[in-house]
Order: sequence, then C-alpha cells, then structure tokens
Amino acid sequence: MERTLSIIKPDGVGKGVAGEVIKRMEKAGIRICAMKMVRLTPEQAGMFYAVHRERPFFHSLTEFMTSGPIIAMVLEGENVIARNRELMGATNPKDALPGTIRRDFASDVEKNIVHGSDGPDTAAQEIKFFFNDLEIQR
Ligand code: IDP
Ligand code: MG
Repeated sequence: MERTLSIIKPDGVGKGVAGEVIKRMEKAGIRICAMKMVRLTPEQAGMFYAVHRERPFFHSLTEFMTSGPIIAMVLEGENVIARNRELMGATNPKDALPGTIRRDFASDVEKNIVHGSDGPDTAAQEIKFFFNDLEIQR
C-alpha cells in the first residue's frame, strides 16, 4: 500500500471540477484517507514549492497557488503515486493524453488543476506538510 498527496489547485476549485476530479480517483479504486480545504499564504506556497525556487515561474506559481482555496488529499492504494500521475496527465495540458484531468480541464501549463507527488520521498514530505497522523484515516 502506498500513499500520495493530491491537491486540487485554485483553478480546479474555482472551475467547479473538484467533484469530477474526486470521482475519477474513486472510479480508479483509489481510497481517499484525508481531505481538507485550505488557503495557503505566500510563505506556505513558497515552502511547498521550494524545489522550484530558482525557476522563472516560481513567483507566478506561488501567486497562483495562493489565489484561492485548494483541496489537499491523501490518496492510498497500490502504486497510487504513479496511478494518480496517470489520471492527472502531463504537466502541460497540451501534452496530456485525452481523458486525463489536465487535458480535459486545464487552461495552461501553470493553471493545471491538480498536483500529485512524484515519488515516495516527496509523497511522505508533502503529506506531512498538510496533515498530521490523527487527520489520516486508517
Ligand atoms: P507537476 O505538477 O506535473 O509535477 P512540476 O514540474 O513539478 O510539474 O511543476 C510544478 C508546477 O509548476 C506545475 O504543476 C505547474 O503548475 C507549474 N509549472 C511547471 N512548469 C511550468 C512552466 O513552464 N511555466 C509555468 N508554470 C509551470
Ligand atoms: Mg512536481
């Protein structure tokens, strides 16, 4: 059993596709074991995306991520890190396969509806960023 952090970004919440995103996860047999809606501060968004600090899009990305509420979730299942990334599609919606969340709903490479951890180490770190042990259902 593996866990990953998923975020429905401000554009996903704003466009009203949170339910559709969650439905796709549930249909794929992925279990949601934690969920909360929060609005990040610029400091928190900067910490979450610290690995991208030197990228030219960092400032714009943190502004976007603080522009409205997000829904953070812990997903659980076999191979769920890769399977969630499959449901999401490529970072740039133009490169994402038809039927993926980003291809179907995202407007551009920045406002791409969802976040998903990219490996076991980042998953553990990102889950801890949003949730404590008591907030995760076993
Ligand atoms: P990922 O979300 O598919 O893992 P990352 O490369 O980790 O993609 O980038 C994190 C986030 O930064 C992306 O989801 C997207 O919102 C934003 N981003 C990535 N590349 C660009 C870019 O070239 N321009 C603007 N924003 C970008
Ligand atoms: Mg990433």
